[in-house]
Amino acid sequence: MTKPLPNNQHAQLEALYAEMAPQSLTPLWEVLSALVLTQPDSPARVHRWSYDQARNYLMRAGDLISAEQAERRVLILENPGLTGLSAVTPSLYAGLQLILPGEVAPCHRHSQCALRFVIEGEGAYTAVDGEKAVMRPFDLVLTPGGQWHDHGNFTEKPMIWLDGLDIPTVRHFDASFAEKLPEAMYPETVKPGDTLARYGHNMRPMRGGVADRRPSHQPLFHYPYSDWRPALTAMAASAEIDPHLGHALEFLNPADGGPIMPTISAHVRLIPQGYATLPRRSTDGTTFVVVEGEGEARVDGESLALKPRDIFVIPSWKALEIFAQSELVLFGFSDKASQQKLNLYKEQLS
Ligand code: GTQ
Repeated sequence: MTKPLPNNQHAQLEALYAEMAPQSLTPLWEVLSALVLTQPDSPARVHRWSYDQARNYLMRAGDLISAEQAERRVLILENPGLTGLSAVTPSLYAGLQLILPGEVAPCHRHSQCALRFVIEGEGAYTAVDGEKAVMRPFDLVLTPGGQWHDHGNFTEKPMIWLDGLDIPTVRHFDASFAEKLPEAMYPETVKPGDTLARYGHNMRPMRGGVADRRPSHQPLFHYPYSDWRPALTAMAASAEIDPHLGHALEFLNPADGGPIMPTISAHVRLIPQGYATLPRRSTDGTTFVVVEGEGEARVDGESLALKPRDIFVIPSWKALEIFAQSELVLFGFSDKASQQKLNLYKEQLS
């Protein structure tokens, strides 16, 4: 039997809260249902950034501050529901980075994992522990946590890419370390493409030498468009389409068949002209880049028009439908990698 409630319960409880507050004690029962939700209710919002508009601001920043001075000249794609948090979803960060001809973004390393998805320009590089990945449009390049990286552009044209990092995740765990190399560029250790040749073809070196230079748990850091795009085309030609995803391929870490990095998963998908995917929701809020084609993303009665190079974000547990007006190719990244390790990941198909 529960005890009868005291008279003026409310007033007495308020007095109790006021007394204990200075001791940093607060009542769970006032907040429990907001803490332990029956389903995700992300503070993040559905949002799209026009590439042309963002590029315009980025180029203006390029006139005002150098890559060297900025260390990283990046416009953060901050989710309008997460103001002040430098986050595109609660766990991940996205930004657009510009390297102008002749510039080097100086070498540093940090706990955070990063991916780069090239949007504009060709021939600039990201060097990871002294090995350059020469970047072409829609290449995916990784700089896993703890590895030295610098970016340089010795071409004639600006180079712009999307940065995806786990900055909010690392902040959540209070686990950030970073350091700068005294030199702008890490000494070149091996010729460009060396790791891609060794690990980028479902093979790995059998023994030793320079091949052991890369960390064995995460050797590969370059996934060129020239590899993934034909794979997607072939899949679209031969495989039955997934009604919720379209033709979708996830990028893998060849060392273990898992996601590309411990905290970030990435994939590409192709949706044929005229096709509309069925509603699908998942707990991994996802940031997308439109690689090719035009169409529409529909979420909760809201509709985003999609065109090449635009970037959009769909928060956790929002049912997404995609309509392809012309053959649509998307790149997406999310925290599915983290969530699966923590047994949190869920999706729902309808
Ligand atoms: O290129 O290392 O967008 O450290 C944010 C933090 C890029 C980078 C960002 C970074 C980098």
